[in-house]
This record gives sequence, C-alpha cells and structure tokens, in this order.
Amino acid sequence: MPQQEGSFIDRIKLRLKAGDGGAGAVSFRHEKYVQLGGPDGGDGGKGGSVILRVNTGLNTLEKLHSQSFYHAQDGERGGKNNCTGANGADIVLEVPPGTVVFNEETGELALDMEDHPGGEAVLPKGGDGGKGNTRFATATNHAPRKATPGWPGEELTAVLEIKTVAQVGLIGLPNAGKSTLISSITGARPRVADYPFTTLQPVLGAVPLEDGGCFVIADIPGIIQGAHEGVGLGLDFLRHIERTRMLLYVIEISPHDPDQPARTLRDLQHEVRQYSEEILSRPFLIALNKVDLLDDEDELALVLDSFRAEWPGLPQDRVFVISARGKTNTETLRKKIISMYTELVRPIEKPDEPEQPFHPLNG
Ligand SMILES: Nc1nc2c(ncn2[C@@H]2O[C@H](COP(=O)(O)OP(=O)(O)OP(=O)(O)O)[C@@H](O)[C@H]2O)c(=O)[nH]1
Ligand SMILES: [Mg+2]
Repeated sequence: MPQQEGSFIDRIKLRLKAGDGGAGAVSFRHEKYVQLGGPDGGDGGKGGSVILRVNTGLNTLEKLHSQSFYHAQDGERGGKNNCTGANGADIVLEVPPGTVVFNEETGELALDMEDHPGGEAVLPKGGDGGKGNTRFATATNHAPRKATPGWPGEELTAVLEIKTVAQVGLIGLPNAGKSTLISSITGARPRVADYPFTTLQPVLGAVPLEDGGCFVIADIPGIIQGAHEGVGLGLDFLRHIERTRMLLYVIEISPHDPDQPARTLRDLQHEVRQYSEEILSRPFLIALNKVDLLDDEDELALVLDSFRAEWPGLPQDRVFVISARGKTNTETLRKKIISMYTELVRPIEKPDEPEQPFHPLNG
C-alpha cells in the first residue's frame, strides 16, 4: 500500500466550473457574383468538463489544495465555412481511491468514486456548443440570421473527502498498539512509538486470501474519551472506517488494573456510537494487547474475569489475548480475521436460516 510523505489532507473545498459551450456563428458564403450566399455559420465547440480520475498511488488530496478554483476551458465560437468551434479542454483532477464529493450548498452526496469502476467520473459537465445559422436554414428561409449561444457549463462548490477503502478497521486508544499489530499481520510498516497520536493518518495493510483476492485493514489514529466533543483528534478519522465490514478493537492490558480493558472497550464503543450507530453495530473482534506486561497467568485470569463480568454475552472466540510486539497469538488472530471476513462476504447459502445480526453488547 502506498504511504506518502507530505501533508495528509482528507477534506477540501473546491469551486469547480466546467467550460461554457461556444456560440454558434451567423455567417454567409461569399461567392463570386452572388451578393449573399447561403448560411455557413458553424456550431460552437463544447465546453470542457471537470473530470475526477482515481490515482491508486495517492492517499491525500494535498495536490488539489494548491488551488481553490478549477475552471475547464470554454468552447470556441463557431466559424464561417461551417467550421465548428474547438472544444474546450477538460480538466483532470487526480484523486485517491475512495474519494467522495458533496455539493457544499445542499450537503448532498454528488459522487462516490467507488461507484465508478473505471475510476473516472465527470463533475461538473461542460456546456454544449450553440448552433450556427446553417442549422436554421429552411425551404422558406434560405438566409437565417439566427444562431444560438452556447450552453453554460455546470458549476459546483464541491467538498471532496477521502473515505478510505478498507474492509476491516482498527479502533483503539492512542498507544494501544494498533500500528504494531497491523505491521505484525500485514505488510504495512507504519510508525510505532511510545507516545499517543503517533499515527496521524490512515495506514492500510493488505491481507492476502487463499483464492488470490485480498482485503485491506485500516489503522487509524487513536480515539479517546470525549473525542466526539473534539478531544484529541476528534472522531473525524472514523470516516476512514465507514466502508469497513468489521472492526477490531485493540485494547491495552494494564498490569495493575484488571478492570481497565473492559472500561476501555465501553468508552471506545461510546465514542463510536456518537459517530455512527451503524458502524458500532458491525461485527467485531477484540485484541487485548501487551499481554507480555502481565507478571503471570493469574493476572491474566483477573483481566479475563473482569471482561467476562462486564460483557457476559461476548462469545469467547471474539476475544484474543495477544502481544503485537512479541507476535504472541497474532497469527491466530490473523486467521480469525480472515475467516470472519470471508464468512461475512460469502453469499448466504441457506436463505431460510439468515445470520443473526451482531449487536454491541451494551447497546
Ligand atoms: N510491551 C508491549 N508493548 C507494545 C506491544 N505492542 C505495542 N507496544 C508498544 O506500545 C507503543 C505504542 O504502539 P503503537 O503501535 O504505536 O500504538 P498505536 O495504537 O498505533 O498508537 P497511536 O498511533 O498513537 O494511536 C509502542 O512503544 C509499542 O512498541 C506489546 O505487545 N507489548
Ligand atoms: Mg499508531
């Protein structure tokens, strides 16, 4: 997965204006001995469009940020001799995969690049050219003086946002070991450090599947209590797990407070709920990380007891005790993520026995 240096910008506002169509021409042939020949005014050219094109090597909107107004070229006027005016040139804006565009005035979704498998979409569209007077010649009117102006190009004040394309999302407090985990189960190599908010932009790691396909895990910045009120980096980054099918909560085990992990999960889910009930209701796994910090099995037993007391209905195969750094149990977790994901995307074979939807246990 591409990781880029430079500033990460995942939301920008741009004024986009497509080119106007050129006007049709009013013109008459000049022929020897004929004072006024027939009409020969050509049509105007089409205005250029603004085209959004996915570049899979990008993960930021930074480059588009250098300008706030993009104007595709207008079409040229029609000419004499039935010459059609030249079409205006399109403008191509390269965007990262998963980019969505909102109409700033209405707030409505104007475009999701994921709905365009070819990776290209037109928004806004250039205006058609006007008609030259040749087109208005009739049996009774051989010398029409009529031509039409070009159509105006569409315009849009657009908000472009990246909604990362990933199937599994990591959620956890800062410093919980999310980036360490993604680097131990995928090829991604995000920065890992012993301070909160090391990760400031989504990092993607691909997990290959046996059938040759793969899915993508997204590591996002940590969220903390009060994030929905803007504490820490806020909840905005949850946008990058909106497209996921399942979540993996990464929770640090505290050696001296066995009840902490259960409280942390509750807090995390509370924050996710403020952002989206729907995301919260997605299937999830829990990785209790940094088990190496515990002195012995008894301490681990206390943590698990407390977790079970707080979440009595939680199936046991959803909770993994791991050390992301020491790679303890990470392979088992990786296999579970793969099997759970595969199960989720598999077409339902027995329609009379639909799967029960998952619900957060405290919901
Ligand atoms: N002891 C121990 N330390 C770990 C383990 N996993 C991660 N760490 C350490 O915990 C610290 C934070 O790890 P990161 O992977 O950067 O944590 P993060 O959740 O990505 O943090 P943010 O990006 O700030 O949200 C680093 O110093 C890691 O080396 C583990 O299994 N055991
Ligand atoms: Mg990180």
